[in-house]
Amino acid sequence: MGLLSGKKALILGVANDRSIAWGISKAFHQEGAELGFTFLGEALEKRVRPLAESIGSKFIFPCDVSQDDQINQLFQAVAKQWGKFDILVHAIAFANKDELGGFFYNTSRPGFHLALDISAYSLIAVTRPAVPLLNPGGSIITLTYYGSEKVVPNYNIMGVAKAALEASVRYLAYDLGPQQIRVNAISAGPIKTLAASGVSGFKSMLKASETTTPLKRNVSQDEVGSTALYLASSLASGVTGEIIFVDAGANIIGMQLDKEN
Ligand code: NAD
Ligand code: 0WE
Repeated sequence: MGLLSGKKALILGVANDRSIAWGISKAFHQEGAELGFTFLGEALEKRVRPLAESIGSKFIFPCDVSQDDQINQLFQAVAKQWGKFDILVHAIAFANKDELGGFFYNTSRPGFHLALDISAYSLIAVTRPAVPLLNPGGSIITLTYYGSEKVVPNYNIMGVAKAALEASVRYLAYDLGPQQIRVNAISAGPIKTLAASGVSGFKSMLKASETTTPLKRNVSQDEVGSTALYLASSLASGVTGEIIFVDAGANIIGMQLDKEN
């Protein structure tokens, strides 16, 4: 018996086999969950469909989370295919590339709106239609980053969006607690994914983590996956509204010294 045997999980945010959402999907599949996937646009359907089929998934549906009609159609399809389900994974973020560099005070009004819409509001927008379909004991999981709490150069508007996302996790956890639905976020350390590959200086961030984190290394998609597995399972039945770090300990460091002494 797997930890998620008989459970159904809907995964938003697989772009390719390097996506954090794919690391989570593999962990869920190994423990017996039945999975459904969404993709953004035809270009990504070509990547997501073979991955989904490789783990026996028959539910693959388009969803641009900036479009309310697409969200509605998605959950109509979920209701038809599954009826009820158990786990919702939100692993989606986007900001215009030109907002992820330079002075934060140059953030444009449309750039602010786009980043907050795709990266924060979308969690609320998908939770609303999911609620009537989620079984008691259900779990909603999103992905965040430390740039929500402390300044990470160039993360800029995404830091503000992640702060809004993390606050949303707490308010959603409060709303859904009485129905025994839990809402949590995983704050992951830097991982080389499609979203990260568009970021200048990302390689030097990965390199820095190898010397500055307590574990002296970076984290993997699979390590985020196993923490998501815990949050999705009854092992975490008493845990809601939390931000759990999977960052090799990076967030606990208050000062860096040249040499260990
Ligand atoms: P990724 O590029 O593999 O995943 C991002 C996903 O967002 C893609 O699947 C993309 O299609 C989707 N997306 C973007 N706009 C969308 C829209 N309008 N509608 C629907 N989907 C949309 O990259 P990833 O690093 O796996 O990112 C997943 C999550 O993890 C994001 O929330 C990201 O902020 C977070 N995160 C990433 C890192 C990292 O270093 N890679 C660290 C901490 C947190
Ligand atoms: O949340 C993220 C990625 C967010 C992201 C990345 C891109 C790149 C390409 C959102 N939108 C876009 N839009 C694009 O056009 N991370 C936690 C990874 C990340 O991104 C950074 C980081 C880290 C870490 C950007 C600047 C500084 C650090």
